[in-house]
Amino acid sequence: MLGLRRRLIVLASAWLAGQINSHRMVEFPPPKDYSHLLVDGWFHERGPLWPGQAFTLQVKEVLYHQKSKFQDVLVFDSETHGRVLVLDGVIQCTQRDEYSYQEMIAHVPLFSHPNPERVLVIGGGDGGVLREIARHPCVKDIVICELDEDVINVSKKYMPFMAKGYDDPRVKVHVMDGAKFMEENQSSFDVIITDSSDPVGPACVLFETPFYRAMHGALREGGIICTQGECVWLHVDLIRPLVNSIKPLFKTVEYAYCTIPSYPSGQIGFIIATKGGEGKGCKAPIREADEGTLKALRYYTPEIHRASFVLPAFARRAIFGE
Ligand code: SPD
Repeated sequence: MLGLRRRLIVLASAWLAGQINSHRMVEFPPPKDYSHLLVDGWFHERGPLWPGQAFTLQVKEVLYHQKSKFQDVLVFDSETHGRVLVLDGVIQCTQRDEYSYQEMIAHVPLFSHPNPERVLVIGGGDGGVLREIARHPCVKDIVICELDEDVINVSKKYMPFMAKGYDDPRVKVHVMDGAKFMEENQSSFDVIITDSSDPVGPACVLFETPFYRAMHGALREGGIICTQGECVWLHVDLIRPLVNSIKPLFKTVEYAYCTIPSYPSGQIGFIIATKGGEGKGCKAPIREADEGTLKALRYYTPEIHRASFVLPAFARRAIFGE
């Protein structure tokens, strides 16, 4: 058994190293090795959240492969999908289709809010979501909390088409735990976007009710959250209990999705919830995008916004029991 003094020293060092937050003790084990996913010039995405299936991309050149304090970070040029960012063996973005996810996770909540002025991004270190938020002139402050500084730096070096989001003068970067930041910034944001990796290891806490309670606390009245909500083809057993557990917290809780070939099963969803307000939810845009913005976007349109909430029967039944 550890003596009291030793235990206090261990706790204090963990706190100083940023490995504990007051929400829940989070310990980060040393990053695993994912070199086995690169075989004979191909990258194979295999993972516990999509058992028995894999997505493979032909590699042209590996540009970066290092372990950060938290995870394995890989960047490669592919033969067909442009530049690819992979964290802990899971594809986060490919140059070919990243805009689908980044545009939808940003513009669906932003065009559903009458006047979003302060926006918080949790995760999203590659900068793609920042790039999309910056298209809204009414937004005055864009705050990002990313835990892994290496993801920011690697993206700035290798993924400039996304990391250009950092160039906007309204962006303020905090390298820290998002839950802790929200605890210190109550009732502060009109929109909170959680652009997380999948619920394996450290990201698990981002898919649990206490994290949603923290987001609710950091929202202003009438505010909206939009979070990475996994895939209806693979994860309804994760989505349904999460949606049910946050219904008592928020005025409305909805689910939308987009198609994206390089994510498991070609699709990813978003949990979108509102705090207070009239209870109309986010199924239709309530602000009009100017013509220049609409021309610059490659996936989001007002029609796609509405359509993204229309779920296949099996998914609607499984998630909402309707
Ligand atoms: N299965 C991968 C899900 C990754 C979601 N986050 C992507 C980060 C893009 N900014």
